[in-house]
Formats: sequence, C-alpha cells, structure tokens
Amino acid sequence: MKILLVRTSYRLHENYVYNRVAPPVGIMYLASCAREKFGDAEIKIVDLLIRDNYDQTLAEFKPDLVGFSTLTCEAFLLPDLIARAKSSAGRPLVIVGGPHATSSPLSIFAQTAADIVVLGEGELTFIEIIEKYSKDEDIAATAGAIVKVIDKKSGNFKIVRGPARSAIDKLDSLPFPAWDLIEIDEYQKYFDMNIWHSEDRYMTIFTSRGCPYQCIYCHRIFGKKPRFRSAENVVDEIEAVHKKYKIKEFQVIDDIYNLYPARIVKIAALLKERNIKVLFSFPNGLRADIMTEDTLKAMKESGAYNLTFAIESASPRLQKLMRKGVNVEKAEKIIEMAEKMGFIVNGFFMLGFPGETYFEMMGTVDFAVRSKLHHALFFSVNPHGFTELSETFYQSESHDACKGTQKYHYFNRYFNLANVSPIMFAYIMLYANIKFYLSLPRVYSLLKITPNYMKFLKQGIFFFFSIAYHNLSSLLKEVYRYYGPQKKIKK
Ligand code: B12
Ligand code: SF4
Repeated sequence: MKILLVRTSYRLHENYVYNRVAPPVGIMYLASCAREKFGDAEIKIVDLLIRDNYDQTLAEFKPDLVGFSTLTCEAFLLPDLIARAKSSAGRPLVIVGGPHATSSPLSIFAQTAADIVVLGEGELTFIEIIEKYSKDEDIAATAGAIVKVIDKKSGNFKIVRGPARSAIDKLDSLPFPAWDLIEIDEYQKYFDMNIWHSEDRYMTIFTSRGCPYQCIYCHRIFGKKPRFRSAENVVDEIEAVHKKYKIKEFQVIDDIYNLYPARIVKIAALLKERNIKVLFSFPNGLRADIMTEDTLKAMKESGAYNLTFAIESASPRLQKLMRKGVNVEKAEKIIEMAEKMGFIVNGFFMLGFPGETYFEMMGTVDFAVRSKLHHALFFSVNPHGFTELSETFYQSESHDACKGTQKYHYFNRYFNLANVSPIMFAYIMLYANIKFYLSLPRVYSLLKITPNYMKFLKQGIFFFFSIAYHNLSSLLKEVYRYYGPQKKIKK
C-alpha cells in the first residue's frame, strides 16, 4: 500500500501576516503508526508549507491513499487539491483529517470529492481504515470516521457516521513521529512559532493531549480528559532526536504543558541524569495561574528559556464568559516571577469577545502594557466550528463555517460581536501593539534577553512590522468602508 500524507498550506494566500511553519507532527504520528502496523507500507509526506512538490509526488509515487491534514483557514484549498489527487494515476482513496475535519466535517463532503473524514485524534482510526481498505472490507461505520458511501447503480451517495472513537489512554504506546519522512532542515529557513530562537535547528514535540478547561473558543481535537506521556517517554524522544539529528532546541507545542507539575520536575531530573543538554521554548501557551515557582525552577533547570502565557483578557467578566477563568492577578505575579528568573516571557491576548466593551478591551491592553511581558500578541476572536463559541454566539445566517474560511485567521476580524464599531476595534488592535512596544524599558529588556540577534533581526523585526502593517491597513480599510463612496462598500 502506498500512502501519501499531505499537509495543506496557507502560504500562498492573502493572510501573510502570521506566516509561520512547524513540522507536521500530526501526520508524522500517522506515518509512524502506519509503518509500525504495516511494515510493508510505503509512506511519503508532502508538506505544502515548505515545498510544493504535490503534483510531482502524485505522478511519480502513484499513491493508493492520500490523507490531508487541514486547518479551517486552508479549507478553501481542498476542492482543487482533492480533485488533482482523484485524477492522478493511482486514483487514490482520499481521507481528510485534522482541525478542519474535526470542526466542520460535513462541509468537506459538500465541497470536495473526499471519501472519508476523520474526526479528532487520528492514529487508531487511520490504521483501521488502511487495514479495511487493503482487505477490501467495508469502511463505513468505522469508529471516529464519517464515510461517503456511493450507490453504484444510481451514483447517489449517503454519508455514514461511525460511532465516536475513544481517546488513546496510553500515549506512551504511540511510536515517535516519523522524523525521517520530513526535510528537517527546511523548517529553519522559514519563520516559526518561536521568534526568539537560540539555535537555528529545532524540533517540535507534543507531550500531552486533552485539556480539562472549558474555554468556549478552544478546539476539541483531543477531548477534555488530559492525557500525559510519561517523563521517561518524553525524555526518550528528546534523546533520540538530539542524538540522531544533533538537534538541541525543542519547541513544546502542548496545549497545556504545566497541568501536571510533577512530570515537569521528573523530566528535568531525567535530562540531568542522562546528561542531555537541550533548550526548550513553549510557544503555544502555558497556564499562568497554575504555574508555581518550583515548576518554573524545574523548567529553567531543564533548559527552558522562553515561555508563553495565554492570558486572553484582563476582564473578570470575560474570563467567566469565555470559561477560561484565569486568575489575572496571579497571572501577573507569575509573569513577573518568570521575568525575574531570566525567562523570555510572552503573552497571548484575545480581543473581541461577544459584548466586549471599549473599556474591557483597553483594560486588557493596559494589563499587557504594565506587565513584565517581553512580547505580546493581540488576536481577534474568531469562531471555529465545533467550539462552544461558534455554537452559542454565531448561530446567525452570516455564520457559515465553510464561507470565507481563509479569513479565519487570528488577526482578521471576520466577525465582530464586540460592543465597539469595526473602526474602533481596528484602532484598538493597532493601538495595543504600538502602546506595548513603544516603551524604552521593554525594548531594552527585549534586546538584553534575546539569545540570538541574527534570528531576532530576521524573525522578530519582520514580525513586528508585519503586525503593525496588517493592523494599520485593517484600520484604513475600515475607515474607507465606512466613509468611502457607497458603491465601494463590500458586503
Ligand atoms: C503547531 C501549530 C501550528 C503550526 C503548524 C500548523 C499545522 N498546520 O500543522 C503553525 C505555527 C504553522 C500554526 C499556525 C496557525 N494555526 Co495552529 N496550531 C498548532 C498547534 C499548537 C499544534 C498542532 C499539532 O502539531 N498538534 C499535534 C498533533 C499530534 O495533532 P494534529 O496536528 O491535530 O493531528 C492529529 C489529529 O488532528 C488527526 N489528524 C491530523 N491530520 C490528519 C490527517 C488525516 C488523514 C487523518 C486521518 C487524521 C489527521 O490525527 C493527528 C494525530 O492524532 C494546534 C493546537 C493543537 N493542540 O493541536 C494549533 C491549531 C492547529 N492552530 C490553529 C490555528 C487557528 C492557526 C492559525 C490560523 C492561527 C493564526 N495565525 O491565525 C495559524 C495559521 C495556519 C495556517 N495554515 O494558516 C487552530 C486550528 C483550528 C481550525 N479549526 O482550523 C488550532 C487547533 C489551535 C486552536 N486555536 O484551536 N499552527
Ligand atoms: S484554551 Fe487552553 S486552557 Fe482553554 S480549553 Fe483550550 S487548551 Fe485548555
């Protein structure tokens, strides 16, 4: 069986501002699982984020099965990509998985020629589909999948949804991601999730799945029950990558790495015991109000130098509404402590929650500005499908998870449910960035702490200017939309 796994890419479309890359950990897991289960399977990965070799691979490799991993903002690319796969020599079975498949599965059947959509955590479902397909067994009703069943006589099709798939409890049972199937060195040529790199070469690592918190905007790919790989298993992976690929820098992309502090302490102890000297950054958000001094010390000891805290809003009302419930005062103290301990400290903020007022937005901006954060990202709230946010607040006719999906980008205000006008919203986004960075003490502390000036110059400076440019042009567009000639108003 020849299997091609494709990560779709947004790099060519208009939303260029947060144009980052990261190794495609999800499909690397699928590949290693398929290889472990079916020793004779030939597998290739095409990562369109870094290289456009899709048609060439289809023509030369002639896969029997093509699996796509897609985000909602890339979903508009699927119809064409799938059509090209379907007309290629191998006439492959097409499966779509990943965040968009989990968020808006039915839209994929409506818009593309995909055969199967896989929901959520994909390894076990993927293996079962391959097994059934290779034995020519019926795939419909596979747990975790939705299958298009075509009536051979009439040509009509129906959609069969299998039962829910249980989560993988023992994450240690999964093989490590298939690093050999990606071009590791290509990733360092592009901007990635960590603008403060110490080393050029890096690898991403995912050490836990599922989160017990209930934030209304969050994906549910891995469910609500947290599951952790053991400290030994995590350190084994780090050791393997370090030895095999001489990589020293790891980006931990867990949703909530610091949920289980004892494991962090154990990871630090094991790295020390095995004399593995590596560096860690956490670009995907840690929870500040459950962080402790001991956990920070253990992280520092194990080589962590760059932390990101997802605060989102300084308003207690909005913390309650979004069900994140961060204790903002505690978060502020932890940020200060982490800064004192010598970490680079980043913050994530979201503006534009339903009913959010001007004063609430400004309160969040003020919090960020007065905090000891080195770097802050101000995102606008967007409703992804299969989140409580989209189900509760965006049930209007204007919300169609398939329409304009390429605009589902953290810096775009595709919807505005906040209690401010679009112009004011755009202005606050611009103001937030200017106010945060136009501070001499902050710029000084940033320069003092940057571990790699070249990387910072390349990534950081470009990043700041692109955010400023994006925000300024959004503001001008809103002003033009409001005050410009009527005929030019875009609906
Ligand atoms: C690393 C990361 C990135 C990286 C790489 C993204 C990528 N395409 O791989 C970068 C930095 C590029 C990125 C950028 C963005 N990201 Co991002 N990112 C993540 C993050 C933190 C980890 C992804 C990961 O590797 N997970 C670990 C692996 C194991 O999980 P996985 O990829 O989901 O794969 C599993 C299943 O989904 C499934 N599966 C996946 N693919 C396939 C394919 C097949 C065939 C099958 C059967 C199964 C399957 O099986 C896998 C194993 O269980 C996730 C959050 C998260 N916890 O997943 C957000 C996440 C994917 N990002 C998200 C978003 C919104 C963005 C941005 C749009 C944000 C922005 N700037 O505005 C950008 C833009 C990206 C773009 N293409 O335009 C959302 C996507 C929601 C959605 N419905 O689309 C997520 C889920 C976070 C969230 N806020 O909810 N991101
Ligand atoms: S946003 Fe973070 S804390 Fe909230 S549910 Fe998602 S992963 Fe958990």
